[in-house]
Amino acid sequence: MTVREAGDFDVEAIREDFPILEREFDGTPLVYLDNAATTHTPEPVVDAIVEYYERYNANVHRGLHHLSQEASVAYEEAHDRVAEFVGASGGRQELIFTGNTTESENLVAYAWGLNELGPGDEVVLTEMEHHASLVTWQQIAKKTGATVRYIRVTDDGHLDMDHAKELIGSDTKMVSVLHVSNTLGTINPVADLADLAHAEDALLFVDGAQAAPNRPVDVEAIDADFYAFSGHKMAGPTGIGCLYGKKQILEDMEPFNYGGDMITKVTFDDATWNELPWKFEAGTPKIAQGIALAEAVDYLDEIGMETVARHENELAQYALERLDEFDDIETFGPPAGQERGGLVSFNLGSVHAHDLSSILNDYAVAIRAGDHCTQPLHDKLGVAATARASFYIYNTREEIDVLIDAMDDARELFG
Ligand code: C6P
Repeated sequence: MTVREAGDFDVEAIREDFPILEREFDGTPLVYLDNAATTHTPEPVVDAIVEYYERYNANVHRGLHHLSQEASVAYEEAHDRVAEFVGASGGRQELIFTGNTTESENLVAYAWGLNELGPGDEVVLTEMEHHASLVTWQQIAKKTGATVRYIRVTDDGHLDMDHAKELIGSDTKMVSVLHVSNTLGTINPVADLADLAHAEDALLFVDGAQAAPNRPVDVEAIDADFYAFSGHKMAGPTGIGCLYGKKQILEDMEPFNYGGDMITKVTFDDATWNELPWKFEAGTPKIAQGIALAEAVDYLDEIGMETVARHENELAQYALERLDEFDDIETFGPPAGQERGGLVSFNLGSVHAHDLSSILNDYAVAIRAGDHCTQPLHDKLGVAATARASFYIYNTREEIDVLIDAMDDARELFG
């Protein structure tokens, strides 16, 4: 592993940890700008997965033999490590491993929402919510008779906090907001939203899928009741996500899935639940993925999350500046000069984002095109789709220049 002091940021040294970045297509080097969809995995994280399978692969919490004991300890300690990464002082008891952010959302919506919501209750979301949250709460509201309301997004891509104050009231039981928008790049004032929610005895769920990978997160400073994120967007493997929850709330909640390992005692008539977090991890869990995610957060902490956030904001600002040079390009979200997450969504004239993306692919430039799982937000923006460039620790300004140059070809082709 490349040894780095926190804050000593050397993008070229970082790139060496990611062999996939050396790939070329027809002799053209890959420019990977689709990091909001998934990030790449550095060698130390891949090594952790290989080491698990080669040295101590076994089921956890079920065997008394050496391998199972080693796997159990590593898996349990991975929870503590990831909890520490997001500032959860309760350690493993407040950090559940799930499959991804979407599953974390569903866990809370089913295990908390189905039991706690009823007719007359309100769940407050935002117009920029990802489908993972929006569709989930919509469906739970239909099942329980609760109502979903949406905090307005302003023309410059921020939450209308006056509207938030209007909406969050005595009927509100849950406020569920994303921390950083995967479409607009907006960084939302989640601590202020926590204050608004708690003043009305409502809970705050924060979707941190685009924040935990890119900036320092302190769930206790935010005072979030729940905070969700995905391993594959933060240099970790696919198949693992996290749900932070305040201990007392998790204690009071019913389980989401039933089965092995989430119980303490089972009879033919009934069962009692295991302690946290295992109560919410039914069946054989994501052992290799969890251990590798702990390695990924070590890797990020070695760089320093302040440094990661600064690098991403700088790249986003540079991309905005370059895109703003062209009259035929429309960008979405907060304007240049305002801090944002490391992504920019845009459209080139009347070229459909899918066409633009496939032309850019000829230049080995990988972006995402579509609605980014925020269809209602795209409806509000009045566009069917946008192109999105999103950055991570290994991206450079030069790669943004390649993106801009490649768009000339799209202009020529589509007139
Ligand atoms: N957004 C994107 O390209 P999962 O798929 O469960 O790991 O993450 C879901 C999710 C939830 N919230 C936000 C804010 C997200 O950005 C995502 C994933 C990807 O924007 C895939 S749609």
